[in-house]
Amino acid sequence: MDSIQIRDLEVYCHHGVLKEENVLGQKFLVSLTLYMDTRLSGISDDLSKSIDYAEVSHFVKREMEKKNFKLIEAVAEHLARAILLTFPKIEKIRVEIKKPWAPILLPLDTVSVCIEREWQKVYLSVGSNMGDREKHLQDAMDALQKIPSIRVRQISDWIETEPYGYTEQDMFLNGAVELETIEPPEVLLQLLQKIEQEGKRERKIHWGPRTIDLDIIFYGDVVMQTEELILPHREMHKREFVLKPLCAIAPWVSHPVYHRTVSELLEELNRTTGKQEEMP
Ligand code: PH2
Ligand code: MG
Ligand code: MG
Repeated sequence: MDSIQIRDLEVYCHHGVLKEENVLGQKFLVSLTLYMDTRLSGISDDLSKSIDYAEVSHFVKREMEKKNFKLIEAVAEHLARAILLTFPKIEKIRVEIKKPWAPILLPLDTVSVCIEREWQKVYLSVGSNMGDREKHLQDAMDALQKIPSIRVRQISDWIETEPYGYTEQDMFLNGAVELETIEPPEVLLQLLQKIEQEGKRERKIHWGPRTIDLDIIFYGDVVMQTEELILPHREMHKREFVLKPLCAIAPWVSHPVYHRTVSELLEELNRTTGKQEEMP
């Protein structure tokens, strides 16, 4: 990907674990790689289609002087986040923080930390089958849109679906959402669970009625399994109520384990359940 690079920007500030560092301050060197598409600005020779590296540099200086962190890891994390949130054209960032005067009582060139952070594409399956289902879904969408580290990109139409699994319950309204986030999967999950709780979701019966359910289907190409979260969603390929709305907004997205597009997964599911896919 194209990038704009800033090398060894000098900022004098007061981060550090030691009291002396907080009092006296020291020199920090900041290097940034700002990944973005530079073709539009390259062709038009128009700064408004790019990012002003002067603006980013002054932003970095201000952010580093605003608050003192103990760790350069924390400085880097804070900068990466703040820059990605402030300059939306930047898709991905590499931040390196060097401390040439690190007080370790030994001669050294620099000590540094280097991180990469990016906007990740995520797909959610959303559903409700209690009370005013449309309102619950809309409230959840409003709550998502309010989170700065989440950019909602597409929301499918809601479709009415038969309850799957535990069938002694009311019809669901289901949909799919495409979003971008700079949060890692675990943090995104917590944010979604908070929205579910605010929607007064109660977990009485496993797979039972719910006011609002927000499930992560894909998080980029991440494949992972922890106690809390399995990615991609383990059952997504078996569920029409997930695949159908997802196919409406992301038919060509490929499953990182099965290597089938969403559209192919839906077709296969319809074949195995003997259901004819309606022509669009
Ligand atoms: N969610 C479940 C279980 N069954 N059935 C439908 N139709 N829609 C759902 O969202 C749904 C379900 C567990 O989350
Ligand atoms: Mg679910
Ligand atoms: Mg769930």
